[in-house]
Amino acid sequence: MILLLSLVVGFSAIVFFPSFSDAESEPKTFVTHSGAVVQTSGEIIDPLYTVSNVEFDPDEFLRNFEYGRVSISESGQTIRDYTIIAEDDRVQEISPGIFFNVWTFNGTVPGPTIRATEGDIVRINFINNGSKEHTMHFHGIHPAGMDGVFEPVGGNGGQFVYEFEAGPVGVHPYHCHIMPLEEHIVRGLYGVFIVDPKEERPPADEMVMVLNGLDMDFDGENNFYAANTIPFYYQHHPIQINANELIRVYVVNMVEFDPINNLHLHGNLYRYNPTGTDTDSFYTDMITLSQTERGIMEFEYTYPGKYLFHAHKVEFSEKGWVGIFLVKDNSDKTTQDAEYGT
Ligand SMILES: [Cu+2]
Repeated sequence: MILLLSLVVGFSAIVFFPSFSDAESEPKTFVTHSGAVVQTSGEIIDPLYTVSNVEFDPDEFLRNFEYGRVSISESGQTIRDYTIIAEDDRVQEISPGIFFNVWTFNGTVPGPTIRATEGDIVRINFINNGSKEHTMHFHGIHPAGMDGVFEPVGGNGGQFVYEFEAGPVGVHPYHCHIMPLEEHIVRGLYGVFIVDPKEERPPADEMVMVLNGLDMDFDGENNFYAANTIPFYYQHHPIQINANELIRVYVVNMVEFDPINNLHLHGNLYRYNPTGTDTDSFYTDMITLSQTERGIMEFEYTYPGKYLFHAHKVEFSEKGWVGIFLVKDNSDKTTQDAEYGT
């Protein structure tokens, strides 16, 4: 089995050698072992769902924010209730022909992006339907008993309610904190927690990028890298944005094993606010992130066209961590802006 896997991985390294040309091979549609119908060009999984929660769609994940079930406490505080279910028996096709036993929060890697406003009560009904102990450890400020470290939640239906005030403002990771931690993380038990300021940030086209790596052969080194799990996905499915529109990316590095990751944007620079906790930012086209380092990128494109974003650690980009922004000519908005003199 290990031999077979290494053959597959070795073969895929040839297949996945990135090409930045427009030419793509003819897509083929097939049914995976898990019952999902997918389309692949041989380089990239392109999900066409028949089973809604089996596979993972990076397009859907990119701009999806979970605000929870909202109620108001007697004291007037907003309460956001979430149900998060951990599992560790799913097998997901990460790339064509490459299957991986993912451990998931609510069925996907990364888990859902949990979003609240500073001061809201976040209440998470955590259910562990896996076979091993798992927890949810949030980065941020909360009581010790809500830290998801010393309160392991048993498998086969174990439950725990995490409850804390959302804070501080920023973008934070959450992840399982059971040992061996690197296995619980590299298998996929992580996600993003956004805490919005009470005074809203300026309107923007917002998206989440979780930088992750996949160790397919369990040798402590990643074989694939990605923004949002599927290698090369946004290269083949460029993220469409408008020229002259503010883009805000919440970026979180969850790559295990490698000490650093980084992010370079082409044809532009961005304002980067580390951890999203402050209004201060610096202006760059390149950030370097260790594991769980994260922040908020903001930028606008002036010129339409295709622009790469990728790890400038070339090994990572050649193994999948590369994507494209397709900047559309937003001339209507430009005209409107001109009319209003903004
Ligand atoms: Cu775990």
